[in-house]
Amino acid sequence: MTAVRSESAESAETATGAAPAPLRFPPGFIWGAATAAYQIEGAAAEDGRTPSIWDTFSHTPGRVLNGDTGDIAADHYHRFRDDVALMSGLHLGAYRFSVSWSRVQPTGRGPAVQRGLDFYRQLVDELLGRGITPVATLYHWDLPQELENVGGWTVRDTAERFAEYAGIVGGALGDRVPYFTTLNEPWCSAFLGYGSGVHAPGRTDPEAALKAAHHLNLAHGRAVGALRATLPAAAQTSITLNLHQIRPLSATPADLDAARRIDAVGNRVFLDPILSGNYPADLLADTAHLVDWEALVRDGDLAEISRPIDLLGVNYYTPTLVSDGRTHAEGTDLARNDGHGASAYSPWPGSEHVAFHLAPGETTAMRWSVDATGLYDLLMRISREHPELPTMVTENGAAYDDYLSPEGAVNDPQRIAYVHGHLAAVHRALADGADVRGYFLWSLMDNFEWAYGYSKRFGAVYVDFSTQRRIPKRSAHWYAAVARDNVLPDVPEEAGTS
Ligand code: IFM
Repeated sequence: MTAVRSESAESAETATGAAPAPLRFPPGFIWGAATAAYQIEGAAAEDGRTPSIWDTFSHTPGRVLNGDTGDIAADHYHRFRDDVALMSGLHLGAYRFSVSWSRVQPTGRGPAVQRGLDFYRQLVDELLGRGITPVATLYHWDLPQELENVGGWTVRDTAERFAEYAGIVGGALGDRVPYFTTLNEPWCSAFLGYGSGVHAPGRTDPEAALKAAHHLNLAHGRAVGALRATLPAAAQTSITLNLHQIRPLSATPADLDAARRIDAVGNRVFLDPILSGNYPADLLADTAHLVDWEALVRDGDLAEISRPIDLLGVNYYTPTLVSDGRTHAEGTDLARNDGHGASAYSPWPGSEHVAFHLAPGETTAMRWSVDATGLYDLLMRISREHPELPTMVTENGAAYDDYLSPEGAVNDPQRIAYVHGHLAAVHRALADGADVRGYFLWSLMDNFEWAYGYSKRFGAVYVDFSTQRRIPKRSAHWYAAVARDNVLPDVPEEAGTS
């Protein structure tokens, strides 16, 4: 890996009066943007696609703000060629997209629908034709509803079905897609989907959430096996985790224990089985009253789950500030403070007493605090604990209340500052030895933000959902210049234009 200069050297320059230097990234560093199928594709009932759990959930009154659904979303299914041209104009080197399982295998089992696969084949061809590297995620939360009807992620068979689907997609795209990610943020699938119920399928059962977590781990491991059987040797396999950078509110034993617990059920529930082949003993103890782990984890499961991967995807937005809610009067309202949406049910099985706090300072439109040191800390943690495993920032970005000016422009300096700060953190991690291979902005364009519908805009490109017109925001032009030059300007305001 090419060495990059440490920020401390640069701040020393500043201290001696010399101009601060822009931050140069290593040659070959991947600059991309990310999306997910249900959030942008639309065409919900076209070409054989059947409902996923998110179709059902979004069509259930009261589940999604304003009754929004992904039926049309950003209509990317029909506009992908223009969207790829847009990416090319923004100098993106890579594009991370997800495949809709129910477009490819409408019942979640059996033979593939060719029209569904053709959409992704054409998308990949279009990307490659413009020199953009495709990065495919197999599962970004949209389980075929038919599989949910027979138990969803709470049953083992879903892991088997996922491996079959992975083999189909690997066989269809593997010759042209160099990076495959099995699951995106399985924590959300398990604990928001089956624990707090703020995501599809909207169940609120801690036992089901823990079972789902194990079956998602198993699905990942089996899918890696299925992909390896179809992919060329050079193709890379990975999983993307939304790792929580957990900070205790104080150094009291109770708050430190709260942080340990959330690390167990927020991070190590995936990291440890996938990367080390075991479940953390403290997680098993914290949740022993909720699930029978011995019955759940069968012989051979951990060996399958820990099949080697080539890369770990890290999604990071905001740090997680916790305390023992029994010892702090404020902050015990889990539903409002853990940043994952309002529910009377906790997405933290076995640790329901932990309270979540908003750090003082700036927040985004999601009410997530802005703190780039969390990204640095996470990348350094993985680098320390798994020095042989490269990472990729597969999502990072911010929602702000963007609006289109009468002149037809979207000026979003806060997003530029947010991304600037986080890219500086990535650069610092590189300088300190972390093997970070790339950065994907979330998101390429405004989209369906799950339970918040279209009310939150994460895109670098503004989407006018009434006309489907795309308008690159100022941050898109700024990011394009960074991607083109492989250099982060020293201050965010000095944004280049593409
Ligand atoms: O929009 C989501 C994405 O689907 C998964 N990661 C977090 C993003 C912002 O909430």
